[in-house]
Amino acid sequence: MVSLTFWLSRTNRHVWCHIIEPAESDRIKADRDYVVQLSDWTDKDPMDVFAKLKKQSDYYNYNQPTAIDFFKDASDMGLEKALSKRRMWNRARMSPTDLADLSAATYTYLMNGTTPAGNWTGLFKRGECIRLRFISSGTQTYFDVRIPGLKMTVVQVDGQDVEPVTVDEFRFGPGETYDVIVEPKDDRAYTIFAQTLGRTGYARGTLTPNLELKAEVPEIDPAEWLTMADMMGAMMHDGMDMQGMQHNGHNMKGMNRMPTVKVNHAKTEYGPSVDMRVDTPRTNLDDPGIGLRNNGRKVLTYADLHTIGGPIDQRDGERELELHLTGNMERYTWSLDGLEFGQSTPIHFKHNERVRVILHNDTMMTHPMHLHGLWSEVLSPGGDFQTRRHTISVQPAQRISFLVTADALGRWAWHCHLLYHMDAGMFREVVVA
Ligand SMILES: [Cu+2]
Repeated sequence: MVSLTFWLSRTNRHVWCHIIEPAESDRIKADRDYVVQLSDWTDKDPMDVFAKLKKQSDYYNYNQPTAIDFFKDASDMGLEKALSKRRMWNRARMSPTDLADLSAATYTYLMNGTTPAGNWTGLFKRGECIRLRFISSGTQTYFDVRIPGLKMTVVQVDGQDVEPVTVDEFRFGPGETYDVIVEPKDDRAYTIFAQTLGRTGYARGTLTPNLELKAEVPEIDPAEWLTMADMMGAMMHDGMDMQGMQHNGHNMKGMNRMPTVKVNHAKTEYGPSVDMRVDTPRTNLDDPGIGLRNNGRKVLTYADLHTIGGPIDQRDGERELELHLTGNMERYTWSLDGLEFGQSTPIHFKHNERVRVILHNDTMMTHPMHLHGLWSEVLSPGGDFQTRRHTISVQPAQRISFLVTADALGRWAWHCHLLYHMDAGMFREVVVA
């Protein structure tokens, strides 16, 4: 039993909740416990939505840069640079606002099945310790979650206890779950605000001591253009010209730790299914991602997550498996190593072998990769155990390593949890035998 002191020494903050060392039961005893499930809803037929995405991948992208943006750039950075920036995007046949392929034009975002206007509400008494179990269960949406006025202490991720880390905000994608503790000290209402990564809409609810009270709902943050940090300079792209983007001074976090990894692209990556390849990936885990950098709030990153108890298997990888997340935005094809599911053959793991897996993102979108049946133990860039996950979000141009012990026999799915990416082919079968 206990170890409140242990926790205090680790977190260096006052913890009101009772922390126990569980035999089987929960480590955290909260006064209240709410599930907060986030989702996206459309009345349209999903296959019609998919057909439109196939026809024109930016059909639903309402944040396309306008002539006004261009003139603003021209006055901010000079005409030549603005032209060059515009030219780069045109030549790349990509849109800098391709943050999410579906938006509020298609979806209504729900909290526990309730629209923002419906305002899902959880009650509390001042001073209570409340556990919020956030589940990201949209089909195609990343949510950025915060509760203005309250700090959130993340205590569990994908059902695995982590060393508590206190933040203002976290991002999560379909399949990921984050449990946080909040301790409201005042008799006032708080808004649980979950804006989408694409910044077109939000899910929202209220924590309140009293049903009469509501809190202000924040404005949605402005959408940010993808930057160098999301693409990393030397990536291979036919005709891509990064001048004009190189000195914009924004969002360069992670640039100063350019890894010197040797990147091999599979032969199958050189085909019509792939429109971009990253040769200088970033391996750091401390980037909160597009739209969350330098926003004045403490935003959780994977570097902050440390699963309590360490890895389930002390072995290092006996062999290495490298898999690239690939796509062609224009054609709306999504694949692994340039092969859509229909063209691929299963990946084989020997029963009980320990494999070091590398996921390398050659696209400009974040993909929540879910390996069924087996745990993925994420490693820091230095190779130390970081956190145990079932779903791993891999950011644009990011390369993440993790260890897998193939301890469950059978056929398993491994796929991007964005529904339309999965359906388009970002899916592999894994066979453990
Ligand atoms: Cu994806």
